[in-house]
Amino acid sequence: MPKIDTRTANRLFKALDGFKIELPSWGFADTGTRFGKFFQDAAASTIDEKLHDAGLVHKLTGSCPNVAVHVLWDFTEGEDPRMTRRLARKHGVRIGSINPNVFQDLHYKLGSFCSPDAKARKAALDHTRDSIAIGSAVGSKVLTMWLADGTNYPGQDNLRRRKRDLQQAFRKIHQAMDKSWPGSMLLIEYKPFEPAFYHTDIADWGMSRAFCDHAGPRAKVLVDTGHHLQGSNIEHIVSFLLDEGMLGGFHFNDRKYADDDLMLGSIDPYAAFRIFDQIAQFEFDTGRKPRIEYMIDQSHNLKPKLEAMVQTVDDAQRLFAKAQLVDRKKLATAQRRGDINAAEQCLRSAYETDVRDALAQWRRKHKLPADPVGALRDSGVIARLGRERAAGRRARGEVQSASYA
Ligand code: PSV
Ligand code: MN
Repeated sequence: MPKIDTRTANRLFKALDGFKIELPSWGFADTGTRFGKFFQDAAASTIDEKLHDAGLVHKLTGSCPNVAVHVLWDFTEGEDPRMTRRLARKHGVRIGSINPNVFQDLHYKLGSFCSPDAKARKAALDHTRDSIAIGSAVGSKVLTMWLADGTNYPGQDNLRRRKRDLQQAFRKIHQAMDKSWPGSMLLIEYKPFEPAFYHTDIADWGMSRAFCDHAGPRAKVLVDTGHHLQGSNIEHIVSFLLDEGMLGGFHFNDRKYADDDLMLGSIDPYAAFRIFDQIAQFEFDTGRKPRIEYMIDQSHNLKPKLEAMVQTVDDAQRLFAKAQLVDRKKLATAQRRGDINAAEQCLRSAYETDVRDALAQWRRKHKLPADPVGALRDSGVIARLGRERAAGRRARGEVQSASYA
């Protein structure tokens, strides 16, 4: 079993110091499948509770200072968004990426920016402009755009007209950001299908990149690891986008079949390692550390939500740490010589190194629990939150049948 020497450990610790992961507010709330919701007593219902839970994850891991928010789910109309900023501060976190919601309202039935209905297109733009104002007010630096736009049947709509309307909308969004939100980034997410099943208007990274080019320099591609067709080589996409200066960030999750929203690395940890490996390789080759927004985008339907989130951060750190251990000089030599087996072993040997002790040492150095999942379980906090929140819901007259703690 490969061992980690002190020099490597110090390099690893520095890399871990810079590896921050944003938590999704929606990952703490009750979510479900199309077929139903399984409620958890401890699930967060209000933005205060979501930020509380995110704060707890940050306290346990020391690596999650930012929380992504969804505008319609987390902000109340008419309320000053700076209230949310203050709430975040109270819980020891900050508001991270702002996610406009242009998919839920009934007028988006045929799409948002791509809809054949000009009223829907205008509503989407107005909502996004409001989201930009919120982003700037809460001190966020990222606007993440995911659209549910697409069609279900061949011939349903004019694909080229939809593309044109969307690129124009992105240009307007970019202009609005230029005017009122200095230092902000526009991340454009892609997804090959769902909820639309014949075509989606931003189906892959290439389309996302083309929309970024039309929008302007703040726009970068967001790679949601679950949003790829079976067999896609995600690390290749990552390496390509990095070299183009177009990788904006990630939504971490894993999947077995489609966009299953499973936990990062739960199905294929080697695939997640290979993504981190390409990022580390880019840094080694160029001597530059690109700005990458690492975010979790998962829905924990059955596992206790807080536990799943802490476990994901732990797993992400482990896979990230392994990628820092690849012997890049040895790898370059093997690649030059065409020694395929030696080259592959450089990756395999790093991947097979047990980094748990090193990670525990890094945590102790930062006065964090060496085993954050264990610490959370031992604390009994999920059971306590479950009691308190269930009582709160009862007092507010909300009826729920909670099946899980
Ligand atoms: C859509 O599947 C997505 O990945 C987008 O990022 C949304 O914002 C998120 O999930 C939440 O539903
Ligand atoms: Mn996503």
